[in-house]
Amino acid sequence: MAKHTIEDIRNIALVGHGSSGKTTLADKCLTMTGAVNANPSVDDGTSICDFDEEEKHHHHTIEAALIHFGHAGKHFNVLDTPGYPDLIGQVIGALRGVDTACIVIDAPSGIKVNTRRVFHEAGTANVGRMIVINKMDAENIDFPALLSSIKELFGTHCVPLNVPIGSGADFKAVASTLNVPDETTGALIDPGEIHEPLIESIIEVDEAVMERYFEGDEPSEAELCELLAQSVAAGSLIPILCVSGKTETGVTELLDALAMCALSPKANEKKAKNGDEEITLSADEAGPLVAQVFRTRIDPFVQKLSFVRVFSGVLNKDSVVKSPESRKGIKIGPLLEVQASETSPVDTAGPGDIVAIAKIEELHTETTLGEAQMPAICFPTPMVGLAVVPKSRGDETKLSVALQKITEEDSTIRLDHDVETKELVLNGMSELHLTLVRERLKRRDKVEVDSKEPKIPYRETIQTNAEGSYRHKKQSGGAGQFGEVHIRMFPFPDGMDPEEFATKDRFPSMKTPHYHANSHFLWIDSIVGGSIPGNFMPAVEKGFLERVSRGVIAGYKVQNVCVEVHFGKDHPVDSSEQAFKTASSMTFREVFEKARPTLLEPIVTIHVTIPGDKLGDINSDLSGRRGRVHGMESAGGDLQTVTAEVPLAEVSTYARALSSMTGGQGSYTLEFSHYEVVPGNVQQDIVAQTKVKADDS
Ligand SMILES: Nc1nc2c(ncn2[C@@H]2O[C@H](COP(=O)(O)OP(=O)(O)O)[C@@H](O)[C@H]2O)c(=O)[nH]1
Ligand SMILES: [Mg+2]
Repeated sequence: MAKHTIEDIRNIALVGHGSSGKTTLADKCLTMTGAVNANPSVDDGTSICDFDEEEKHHHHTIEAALIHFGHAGKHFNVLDTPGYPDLIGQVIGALRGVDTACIVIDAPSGIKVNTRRVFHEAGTANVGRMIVINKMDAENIDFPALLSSIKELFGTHCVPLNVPIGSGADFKAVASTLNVPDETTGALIDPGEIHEPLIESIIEVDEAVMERYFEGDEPSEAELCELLAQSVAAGSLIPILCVSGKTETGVTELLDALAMCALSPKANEKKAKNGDEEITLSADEAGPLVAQVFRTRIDPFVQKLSFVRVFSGVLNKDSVVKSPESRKGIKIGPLLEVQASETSPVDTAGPGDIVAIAKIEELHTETTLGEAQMPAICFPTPMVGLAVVPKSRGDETKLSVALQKITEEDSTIRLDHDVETKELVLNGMSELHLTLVRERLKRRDKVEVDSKEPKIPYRETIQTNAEGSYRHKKQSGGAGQFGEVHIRMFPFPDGMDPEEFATKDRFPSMKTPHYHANSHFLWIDSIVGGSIPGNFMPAVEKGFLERVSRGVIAGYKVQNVCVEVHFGKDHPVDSSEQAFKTASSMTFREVFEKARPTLLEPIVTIHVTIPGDKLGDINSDLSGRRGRVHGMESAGGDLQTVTAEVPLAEVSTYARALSSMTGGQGSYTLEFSHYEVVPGNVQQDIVAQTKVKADDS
């Protein structure tokens, strides 16, 4: 890796809506700085960053690509991310590797739903934010109007660092608002007018300078440059830069601005946990190693690549490093520097560096390496399901290996094994997302699949306490079977801490609570005097878990339930693990049925952005889908965004409905919110369709 100081590193993610020109801009960064000698274009499939087969085919970014180059004495690592709202997982991961997000807006189409989403995600990831207005070479741009909608939506602290001179085919240069040039003919806004508000936003971070300024003493240029970087780091200024990636106008000025005010790793010190204590990591080579995998890519040649950002200390090739997730430590092989599809070996990676590690099984997106625990990366929960089976029989193993890879590289794809139907269920962000996965399976992994209607992940739970027992006894010749289990069952509310719930006050004979976080299921061993011998308790647990995963009333997973096992009986000869497993599963089922069981359905938060005159139609359609509208706000121009909570089942085919209501003018995003009890009439239909046969056991 080229020699550079930590202060000279600029780690940047290009984020924004689809087709705003992020990939073109990333490609241009490589060619204009001489890092790569080529003439790339996304349109003819020769992009350096969109190198993946799927990306070439769609002319769209699907996975975040990493590139690096030098400019103005700084070392840049840039992640080019996809703009489809359904691929937001890639953006969320990438933001954890960088210190600054460049939100790219395409000037002719303005702010879109995903622009707002990525702006918000960058805030959550606590990175610096800058805005790039791209495609200034396009026709029909109302620059002042675009600027006001940016300020309206993202705040008045969004201030241009430069303005375009000429627009459309005449966009030939940008004029700085910091050092206003003498000649500014053709500027779309007079840069002189912005100079003062810019200075005022910049100096806001330093009270002493501010006082001096209001007494008539303007800070020096060097002072301003330093304060500029500080104000971006503090979030009190969001600089706006104007460019055309296509004609290259303004790109050098953009790189200069990034060199000057994008955060260095030193300016963006991250938090981590050391045991229970929160610590601030300092970007220092002498510090303890702390690094995190923020992205995983399955490369056809190198296989699995784990992209790691080092926050503190030094990561050495071929070393064994500690990890909170592995007791033995993890053996790291070679370290690789990544330039889009190419890799080259490096020996070490220090604070601020981004490298890839090849073929290490134990590494997954989110894994922390080193002495402390980095916070989890909050990926959205995938809610749209698709049951898949291979088209050719005999491809089952191939399919499951391929799906394993896909869940590794995309944290918003989850694979469920439906024990009831024996189906593999892929969960993704949307139908489109799942279509991309199917294409990838076909093209890369050479497995074609048939798929079935999206499944809604309902859940089962109870609404009151109940208790009961079941005796499993069989004596049909040979060895008999005997096991008896007595339980009490309680609703265990969502979000309730198991340690707060499982107290001696509530369960006086409690020995050990066992908590299963994924189904929020808690079971408590309160057996006294060995009425169920300890060696059968694991089998009792297995019986419960089997019920929890296959459901009782309609074959959906159970959640939010607590079971206390308080008594039982065994038989010196006939008791076996199998007998106790059956007994506990049957007890669970019987008591569950007495405890006012109900179905829960996933509720999602939907943000629908539409032209203002469609507001009435959209609101009444959402109410018809059992939705609750929470609010409406301007999305810039004549666009409005409606936010509502709605059952997932009602919006699984919303894309089509929205398109026909708005003539293709609308867009929306979904996010999982929570589970709610399904209304009685709807519940009856679901149960009737999927009833678990009463005689199974
Ligand atoms: N007029 C114009 N078109 C551009 C510019 N940058 C990119 N494009 C075009 O916009 C489309 C999307 O570009 P791309 O870089 O893939 O956008 P991304 O989805 O944000 O990565 C392509 O057809 C590009 O040729 C620009 O500065 N001006
Ligand atoms: Mg792209």
